[in-house]
Amino acid sequence: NSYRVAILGATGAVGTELLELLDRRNFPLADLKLLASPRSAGKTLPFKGENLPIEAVGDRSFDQVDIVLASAGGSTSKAWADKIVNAGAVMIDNSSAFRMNPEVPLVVPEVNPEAAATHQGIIANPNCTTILMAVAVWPLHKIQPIKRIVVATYQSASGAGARAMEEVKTQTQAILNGENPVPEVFPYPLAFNLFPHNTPINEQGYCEEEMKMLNETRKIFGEPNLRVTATCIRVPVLRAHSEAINLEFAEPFPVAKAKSILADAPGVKLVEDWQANYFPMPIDATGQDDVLVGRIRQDISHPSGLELWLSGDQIRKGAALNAVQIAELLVEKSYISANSNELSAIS
Ligand code: A2P
Ligand code: 11C
Repeated sequence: NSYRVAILGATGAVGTELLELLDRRNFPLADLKLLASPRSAGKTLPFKGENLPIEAVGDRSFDQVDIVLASAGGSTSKAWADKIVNAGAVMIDNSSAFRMNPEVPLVVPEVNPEAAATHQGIIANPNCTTILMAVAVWPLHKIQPIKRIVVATYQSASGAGARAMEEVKTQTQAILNGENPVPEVFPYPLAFNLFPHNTPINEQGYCEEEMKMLNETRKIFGEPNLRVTATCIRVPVLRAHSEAINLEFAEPFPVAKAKSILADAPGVKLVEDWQANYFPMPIDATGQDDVLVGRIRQDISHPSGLELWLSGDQIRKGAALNAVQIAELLVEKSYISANSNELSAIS
């Protein structure tokens, strides 16, 4: 079987990564349609040695499409969701638009693949910081339930899109040239600086990104009462997020046991060399599928606490790879019908 796929937001940071992953993972494609805003119409993107045309998304874009991988922002996802579902396609949505909708599964394939079976046309891809934390923490939670998570994030520019990545590069160069550039994408200079995540803040003082880590983790884990508190910070790194995570269990969790579980956990690579003081770093996580986890140690302030540190490619596992894994899950488990069997696969 092969499937007709559309990428909505194909020109973006996540969109171009989706294109690369569909190729590298040999997703069974019958057709691939690249959709973006009218600004990109007529341009092309390379795929398997061909230049595929980019179309402006429109009313007929989703006819003859089985799977839509959407990464063009929440308002674009909301604007096209009905059209996509009514056309009979399944939308795997990277935006936050539908994540907390009780009828929409929120899926990390290493954690809750079975949730995808209940979809009614839309499956949500979680926030990148949530995905990275879930992959690292779930294998421990499965063995011994976690009571509370305290997390601080160090988030790269890529989380704000391709223009934000470009801004941090040009800003760094300009500052080194003695200039004082005015930021356009971020509210403050990110080069040689950091600032708390600039999403709206609620009455309790938590920003949206921090609330996503709480609410989405609860939904993915199926633990509506899990206690999570997050502080999310943007740092001048290009495309991998890092997180310092403190876990509190009901009982002590031996460090050696945690390490051996994480060494075998899907989607995790244990990275620690205590003698060399070498642990996960964004430059090493960049371009890798796995979440790098290390610095696993007993919390000296709490007998049932563990500390760990991770870095993971925000665009890869934090977004595009997780979405493609969901698409693969739909295909493998027949959670979607292949109505394009008669079309020949793109080789
Ligand atoms: P375009 O390049 O035509 O603006 P990023 O997250 O890296 O900023 O990328 C955002 C993606 O979403 C781009 O592919 C962008 O296309 C696309 N996009 C933004 N607004 C719209 C829209 N109104 N309709 C369709 N695609 C959009
Ligand atoms: C960031 N996590 O790094 C955000 C980007 O809900 O999908 C993705 C926001 C989301 O800024």
